[in-house]
Amino acid sequence: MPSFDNPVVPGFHPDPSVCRVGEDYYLVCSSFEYFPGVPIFHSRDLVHWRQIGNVLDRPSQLPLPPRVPASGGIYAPTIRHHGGLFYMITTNMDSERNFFVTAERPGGPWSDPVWLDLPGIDPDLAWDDDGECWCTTSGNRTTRIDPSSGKALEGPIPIWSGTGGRYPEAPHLFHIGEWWYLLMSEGGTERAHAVSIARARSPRGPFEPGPVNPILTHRGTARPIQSTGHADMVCAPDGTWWMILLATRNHGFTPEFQVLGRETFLTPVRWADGWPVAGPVEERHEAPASWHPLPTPPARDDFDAAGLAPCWISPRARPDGSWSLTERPGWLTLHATGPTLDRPGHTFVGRRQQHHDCRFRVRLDPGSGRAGVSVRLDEAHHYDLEVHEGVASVNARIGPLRQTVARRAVPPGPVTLVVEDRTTDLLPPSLVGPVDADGEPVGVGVGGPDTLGFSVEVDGVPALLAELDGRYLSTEVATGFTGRVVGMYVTEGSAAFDWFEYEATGHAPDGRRP
Ligand code: 6LW
Repeated sequence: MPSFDNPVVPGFHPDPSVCRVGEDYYLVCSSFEYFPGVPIFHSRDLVHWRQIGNVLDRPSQLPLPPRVPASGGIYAPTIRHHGGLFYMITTNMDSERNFFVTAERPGGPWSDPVWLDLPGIDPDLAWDDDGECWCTTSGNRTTRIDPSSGKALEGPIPIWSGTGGRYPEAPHLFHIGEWWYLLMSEGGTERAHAVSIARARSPRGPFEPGPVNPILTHRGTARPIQSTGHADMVCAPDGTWWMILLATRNHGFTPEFQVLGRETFLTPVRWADGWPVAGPVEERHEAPASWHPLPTPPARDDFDAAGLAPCWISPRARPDGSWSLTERPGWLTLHATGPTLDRPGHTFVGRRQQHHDCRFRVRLDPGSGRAGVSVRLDEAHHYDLEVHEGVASVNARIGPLRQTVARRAVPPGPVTLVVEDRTTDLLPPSLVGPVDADGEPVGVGVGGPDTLGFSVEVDGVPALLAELDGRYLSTEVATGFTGRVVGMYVTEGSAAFDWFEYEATGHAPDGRRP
């Protein structure tokens, strides 16, 4: 039997939800302040996933005004298929309201939102044999709703709030045989995350907890995969059950740091006396029966297509007029909509970093603009490699601190910018820390999670401008629910990007996922 490597969807793809329609699986994740929102993936084997779009790809579906903070916006989604329609339900934290959209085809178009007046977050949908639709939200209250208007018909009915862990959330109801199973998470989305189970004869309850809870947690273990939780389940055509969940891969010295954010993992579910159990989540598992590998996506996007690929995201909005693929055919032209990356309302088009060891190369024609490539966690935590008026500079923004750490003259015209991320032979952990008499940084501690190198290519040869400690672009430092996004930006005038290249560079031991 083939085996597969976890995570199955690397990079910041948290709060995954999955459903199966025939031989096809569809998966969605939360997306917070990013537009377009709620990426949707397709697979034929739960292991190889291709992004087929974003469920929320127009402002009428996804209002994210500048006031929306980083890690605000769209929280956990659920995807389900019923009566020939796909449903995606989630929460927009800007209005703190739950809503669902529907589509006949998973690639869209998806409808405009149907808003619900239900408390809580992490909404789930399930249908009973009478075709009644039940919407369950965090804190575990379920409500019978009209799935066309969203109107509440019965409830909210408090069902089961877990074993006492904090933040009982991410509920999913499953009607399996004569039972209704409630799968949920508790403990919070960090190191104490856990998955628990209860069941009842009816969605109204009463729910009895499983004989063993939690059914999955990695808390307190030395496992390389941590924070396992926020799970959904799906039954494969061969009757085997699988759990899709979020987890993290942390690097560095204590408290360890996650830089890629919460990723999507897969693990088999076993049934014991009518109860599902799962885990531990391994870096490598035996694969499901069906095996449908996908071609490796090209490393380079040449921006030759009519539209931007679904992997390209922007903070809060990507106003028409701020980007173009036709002004300079074969190039992505960006126009500044704000003077700085330090505040919402700027032009940034990026993609999620999906490997710890990787390289980004970008071909930029800055023209008379101020533009570059940035590694971003949020407006207060980003490292930028910028070109303006013949000078390339590396700028670091860490909380209240902003510093230009290197400059170098570059020839006029197009220039290739390179960002290399590595998890080996790391820099001593100081950027603005103490330096010795010769101005050398004093290594006051031991390694962060990684080191980011910023270079410009001169005659095809990378010339290193600066290397920076990656811990300052981690969730543990910046806080929040997202992960690193690396992107092209312009903060003055206009600039054009010929291509963007992304490659994984390192290999964890014995070929596992870097
Ligand atoms: C998600 C909820 C959670 O909706 O965080 O911590 C929210 N747990 O389940 C954002 O990921």
